Amino acid sequence: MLDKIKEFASTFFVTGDPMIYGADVSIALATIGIVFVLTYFKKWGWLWKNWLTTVDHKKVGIMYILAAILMLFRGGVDALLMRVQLATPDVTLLHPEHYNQIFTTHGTIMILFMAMPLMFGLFNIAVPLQIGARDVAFPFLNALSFWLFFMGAMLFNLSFVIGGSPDAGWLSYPPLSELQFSPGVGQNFYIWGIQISGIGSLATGINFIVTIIKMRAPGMTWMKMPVFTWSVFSSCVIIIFAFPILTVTLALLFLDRFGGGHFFTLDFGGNPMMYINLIWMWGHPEVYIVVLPAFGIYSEVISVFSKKKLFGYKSMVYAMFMIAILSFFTWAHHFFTMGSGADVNAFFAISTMVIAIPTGVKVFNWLFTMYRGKITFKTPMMWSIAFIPNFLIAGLTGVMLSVAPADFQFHNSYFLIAHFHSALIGGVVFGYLAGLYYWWPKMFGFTLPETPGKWAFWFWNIGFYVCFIPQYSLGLMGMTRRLSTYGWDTGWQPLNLVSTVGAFLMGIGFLFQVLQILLGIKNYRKLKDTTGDPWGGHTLEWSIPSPAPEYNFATIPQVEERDDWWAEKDKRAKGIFRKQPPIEAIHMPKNSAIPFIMSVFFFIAGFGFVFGWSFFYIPGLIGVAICMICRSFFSYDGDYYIPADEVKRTEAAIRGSV
Ligand code: HEM
Ligand SMILES: [Cu+2]
Repeated sequence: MLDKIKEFASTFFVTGDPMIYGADVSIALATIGIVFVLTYFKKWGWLWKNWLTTVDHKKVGIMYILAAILMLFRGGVDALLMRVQLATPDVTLLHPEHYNQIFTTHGTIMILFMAMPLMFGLFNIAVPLQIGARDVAFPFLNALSFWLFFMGAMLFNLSFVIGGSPDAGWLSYPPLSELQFSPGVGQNFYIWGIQISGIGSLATGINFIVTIIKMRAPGMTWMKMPVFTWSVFSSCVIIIFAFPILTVTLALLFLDRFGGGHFFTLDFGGNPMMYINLIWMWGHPEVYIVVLPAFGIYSEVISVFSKKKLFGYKSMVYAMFMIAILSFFTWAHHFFTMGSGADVNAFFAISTMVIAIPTGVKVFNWLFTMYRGKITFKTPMMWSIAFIPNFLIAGLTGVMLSVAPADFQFHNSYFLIAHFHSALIGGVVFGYLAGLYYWWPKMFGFTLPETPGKWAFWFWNIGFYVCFIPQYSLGLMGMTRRLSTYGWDTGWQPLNLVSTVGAFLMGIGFLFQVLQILLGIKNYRKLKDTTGDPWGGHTLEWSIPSPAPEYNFATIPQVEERDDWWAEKDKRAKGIFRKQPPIEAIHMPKNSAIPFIMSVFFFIAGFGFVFGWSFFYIPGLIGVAICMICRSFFSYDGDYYIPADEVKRTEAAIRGSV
């Protein structure tokens, strides 16, 4: 009996590695710490009422952002471990299997559990406010999306200490990810972690499309919509077409592993190439899902901090939509070398190159927006300007990669690693950081201190070039990706060392950002944004106080112009005031515990499927079903009204007058 328990424990808990013991200890300590603090300060009720059951888009947004920053830390530590291992030949910090796990979890976490939620956080913070709405179209669904993402991410991360991490790469290609070659549970964690959070992402896509179509303030026609909202709209259009492909692909892979299916095995009629096609039909558009909103942020920030209207608004909108559509016609550029033949390769090479055209249009629009503008170099603007040369490099190397015959050389080399990190860091992460700085005062009511922010900026930026430029050369020198170590005879050592130094500079940049937030919280009284409009904004979110009251707008604005709030300020300066409609009672959704509880059941079901334990997944699935039934048939009491008097009092208190 004892032997059996011991045997079970040794496969269930991952042991034998000091890093994992360290993780065990820190998880235990953090849990005890959180429980202690919440109990000591009697904050359980507050946590439940204000956060776990909230359906307020602003709070959901903040939770997304917090979780994403934590995941950036986890993914960043993975990245630094890999870079330490590769700094010089024959380092034995990570054995090859562990290295495989780390590049897999790093890639998966960075894209699905860092970039996506950070993006959703910004959607939640900004979109309803930009379009003059009181919330998203489906606030309950929005909370559910968040908790599904959160539980999916937790399930994925659990693999590190329980059962073992996935190690078949961030896209989990068969046959390696099939049961025969990955008999452990790591791949199951991968499937269920992504599956659960992916359902949430799809729901978010639908939610924001409906929000943008149906909830715009009166007068806001499509061509008067803020450009960030446009970028969110195009990104969500990609989500609703791409994410179902991911869901089905993972489900088929799960059937292969769990139910003895043969969709992607070579025997019994399956075909691994089918998987590669499917996963990239999601995977390539995914890149544009995360980059388009960053483009929206750059457009917003660059025009506000240049004190100019965005140059070529319409061409910007069309370019984004072109990119969204074209993104579905390029997936095969990820496997030019797999023998699809010259015609197929030519089609995908050309369609890939065509994307450079709308992207180029956008870059020129940004440059023309800055031209002769009165530029102020606040942190959001600095990240936006720094993005342009980065993205030029990413774009040019992207076109190089899209030349099919040349790709036979670049494929799976460090050249590719350098290219997509330029796009993902220089394009996506820089953009979201700019957005975070830009909307921070709207979220929390104070601006972040600029000096540590500028230090962070320079460390990140210089680190970025020092880390990734040498990798282009390493790729051309023959260094392949996913390599856990190499010999002295390769001659790759000096450039790798430089690259590792760069990675650490970025790590220091991140620490400065943590410091910046801490200093901001410490001095928040001094940094308080009393105007509600600290940057001289153009769009509606800046017309209300910071942080926004729970109902956002006391009266729904009537939109007349594209940059409505900017135009409004002009008129007010001339002494022309719009007549404000009277304040009325405001209809609001009530908190609900169902999204949280239902996601916990999803987690339990997912955990059961990972280990194939029916005594987990059956109760888990039953719990999910009960939550759905409760929501559908028994929760009628889902809303309430804030009385007009209370709205007036709140407005008077935050504005100093009505
Ligand atoms: C913060 C600085 C970062 C550093 C130093 C870094 C470093 C690395 C390294 C060393 C690898 C493994 C390369 C290999 O051996 O194949 C890698 C892979 C990868 N990284 Fe990063 N990374 C960083 C940020 C990011 C970000 C922000 C994203 C996405 C938003 C990202 C996405 C990926 C992906 C998708 C892979 C491929 C994983 C695979 O091969 O399965 N990385 N990164
Ligand atoms: Cu692609």
